[in-house]
Amino acid sequence: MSAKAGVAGPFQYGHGAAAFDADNDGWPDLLLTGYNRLVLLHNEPDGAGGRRFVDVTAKSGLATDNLWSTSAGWGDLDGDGYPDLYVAHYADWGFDTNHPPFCTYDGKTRDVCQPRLFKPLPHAVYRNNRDGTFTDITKSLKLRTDGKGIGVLVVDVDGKPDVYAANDTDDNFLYLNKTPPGGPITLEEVGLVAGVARDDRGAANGSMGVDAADFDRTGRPSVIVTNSEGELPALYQNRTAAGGPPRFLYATPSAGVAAVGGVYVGWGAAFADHDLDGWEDLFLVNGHAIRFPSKLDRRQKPLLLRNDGGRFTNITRAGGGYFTAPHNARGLAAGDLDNDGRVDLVVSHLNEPAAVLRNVSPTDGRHWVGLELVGAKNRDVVGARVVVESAGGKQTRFAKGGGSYASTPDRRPVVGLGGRRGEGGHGVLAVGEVRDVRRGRSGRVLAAERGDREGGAHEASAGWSSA
Ligand SMILES: [Ca+2]
Ligand SMILES: [Ca+2]
Ligand SMILES: [Ca+2]
Ligand SMILES: [Ca+2]
Repeated sequence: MSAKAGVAGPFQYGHGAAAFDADNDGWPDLLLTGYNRLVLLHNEPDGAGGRRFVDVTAKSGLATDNLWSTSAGWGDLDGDGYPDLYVAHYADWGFDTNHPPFCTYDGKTRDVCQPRLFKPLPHAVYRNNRDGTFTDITKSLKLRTDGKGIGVLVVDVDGKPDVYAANDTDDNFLYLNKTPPGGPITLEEVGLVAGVARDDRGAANGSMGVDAADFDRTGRPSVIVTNSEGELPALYQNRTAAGGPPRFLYATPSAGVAAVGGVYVGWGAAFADHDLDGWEDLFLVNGHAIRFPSKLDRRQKPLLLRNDGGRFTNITRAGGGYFTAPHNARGLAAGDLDNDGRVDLVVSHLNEPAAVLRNVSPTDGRHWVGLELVGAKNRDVVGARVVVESAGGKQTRFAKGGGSYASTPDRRPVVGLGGRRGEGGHGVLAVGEVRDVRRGRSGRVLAAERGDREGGAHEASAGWSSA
């Protein structure tokens, strides 16, 4: 199937895939990151009634990106309706230019060199020209150049789609989108002052994957970042005051995440409400980056953390067979593969087939609603927020571009509403306040039952839900 679909390659020494609609034609395209080359695959008819991907890198303007790229995030940064691109670049390693001959962790066994031996590469921003091509505008942005980038997430932090980049052993970046109406893309880096650059000891962590969610149901996006051995996953809780600048608290200890211990080298990360109780749970995948770790197995177990009212409990052991064995995991994408309202997981590994984990969690018949967000005029909805109101209260979901590590999750939010089947009052009261932050417009969308189309929707175009 891969060859027939045009995705078999080989294109480059690949790392990640970002699935987004680069040309706004309604069909998701595929950007492949990797060593010294980006690849853009356009989704088009195959002439036989199906679809295929065609390599359009050369004419897309992205062929000039010859650095080592890891993850990419997308979102309409300048509000013209077309998704722009943020590409994280990693480090200046090369066989010819910078290849330390011998690295070891036990004094004798040759191993992968540690990241601090390498200089970071500058990240890149590409403006979408609305004709299938992109222009590299990095030089005009004066980005920071001191981050070995691994994870990227575009999400609305303070009113427009903003960019968070997780960097290995360097400060993580938070670029607030300060683009003036009709003006050029303008980004302002505020990671340190906002509290999302380092851990609670002021140390830059070996950061990899990233996701964001309203885990504490305050309506604001908080950020999870997976980190290296000897560190903890960083949960940055959004404590922004009304009308104030973005401020985050390192909440790893207070929210219970610290209990997992500092043994993991974490990669993919995903918030999802696995049991539909209205609180978004957390799934993290792990695996050591070096070949011969001295203290630990190279393979590590994943982590499943249940969100109990804004505090996390480690329930990994109850997760099923996959969770009881160690893996050398990297990519992670969450999505409701079978449309039953329970968010499933796909994990990629080193030297092990990918795993598809169907969510069969007991949900006690709790109600849920799934939403597919489509712009009224423009299809890119990254940066939009959805507030779903039910008897259990309000919940907020964020339309995100990128996230996890080098993977692209299902963009359709599934919202658990609590309550049990047969109990009244637990349906959706309103899928309201669907806010298109790019155009500063609000809409209110009435409740949807299965198969309903919400007439008059500004953004939510289709919903599916529990009976
Ligand atoms: Ca497309
Ligand atoms: Ca744009
Ligand atoms: Ca939950
Ligand atoms: Ca499912």
